Order: sequence, then structure tokens, then C-alpha cells
Amino acid sequence: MNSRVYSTYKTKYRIANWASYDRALVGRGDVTLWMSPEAIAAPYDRDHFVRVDASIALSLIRLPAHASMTVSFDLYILKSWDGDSPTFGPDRWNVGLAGSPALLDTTFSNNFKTDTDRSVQSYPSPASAPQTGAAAVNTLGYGFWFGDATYHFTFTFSHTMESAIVTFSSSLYEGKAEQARSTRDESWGLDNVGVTVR
Ligand SMILES: [Ca+2]
Ligand SMILES: [Ca+2]
Repeated sequence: MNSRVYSTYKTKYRIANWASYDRALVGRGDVTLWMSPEAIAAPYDRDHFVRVDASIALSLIRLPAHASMTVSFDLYILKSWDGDSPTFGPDRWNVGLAGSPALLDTTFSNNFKTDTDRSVQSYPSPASAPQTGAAAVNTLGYGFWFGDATYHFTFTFSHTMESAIVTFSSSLYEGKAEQARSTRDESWGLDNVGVTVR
């Protein structure tokens, strides 16, 4: 799904059609956007804020003159992600700006059966243990199925164009047809998405 943030005037932004993130936009300073959705709140909510193989885009337009952009967010890796497992993966996740190299393109794992499933993750470096680098684990109510991991990310990079499209996407593989398109096995969510230009 696509979303768009409109700059109505210098210090005020309006957001439209950013599914699930449309109610809590607060502008801070001239050019900062903060979305603070309820996102995935514990306890587990089966019907909201979970995505499988979804690609979502945040479109920013009419940005003020700037030299750099900072994109920050919390990523929730939910349930049985298998990282680099050759049997049940790979389970990849990506964030980037359209038309540019990815800011992050990696695998995540909540599957500690690394001996049998070889389910290490490539974040933050190749062959890392499941949930390496997570700021929190098992705080979102997914303990019934491999658990959950929360990662904080902030990326700052050179950017001068007056518009940008930030994309968040996954590529998950489970090898079980009946589960390949459901949120049962593996899903993800975002919270505290922020974009700042300076
Ligand atoms: Ca799995
Ligand atoms: Ca998998």
C-alpha cells in the first residue's frame, strides 16, 4: 500500500492513507515528522499491525531545503523468523529509499534451533545468533510461538531532493504452503517511525 505525507505549510504536515498510522502524527520543529501509532501493543493482537511479505511506502513531498535525512523506527520481528535457514528461510527484511541502495537488507531470526535449522541471522553481521542486537525480546506477547524481538534503527544519510519514498518490506519463506501467505508463522510491525531533514 502507498502512503503520502503532505506538507501543507512549513511547520505543519498532514498525513493521509498511511494505514494504521493516520491518527498520531505530530510535527516537531520545522521538518520533523513523528508517527507514534499504537502499533503492536501487548497483549498480542491477531488482527492489527502484523504484516507478511508486505511492502509499505511512506511518501514525503515538498520537503524544505535540506542536506541530510534521518529515518528512525522500531522494528518488531514476530514469531518464527528463521534467518538464514536453508530449510525454513531465508527470512529477509529491507528498508530503503526508492531508487537508492538499501539502508538495511538483512535476515532476522527468532528460531533458536540453530543446530538443526541453521537459523542464524545476518543482522548485525553474518552468522549472528537469533535476536542479536535486539533492544528487547519477548515483550509483545508472542511467546506462544517463538517470541518477538524489538530493534531500534536510525539511519542518517545525504539527501537533498524535495521528495522521498521510504519503503519497508519483507521476503519471508516458510516452505509450508498453507502458511506461506498468512501471518501465522512470521510477521513484522513498525512503531515510532520518524523522518527528519536538516
Ligand atoms: Ca518460521
Ligand atoms: Ca521462515
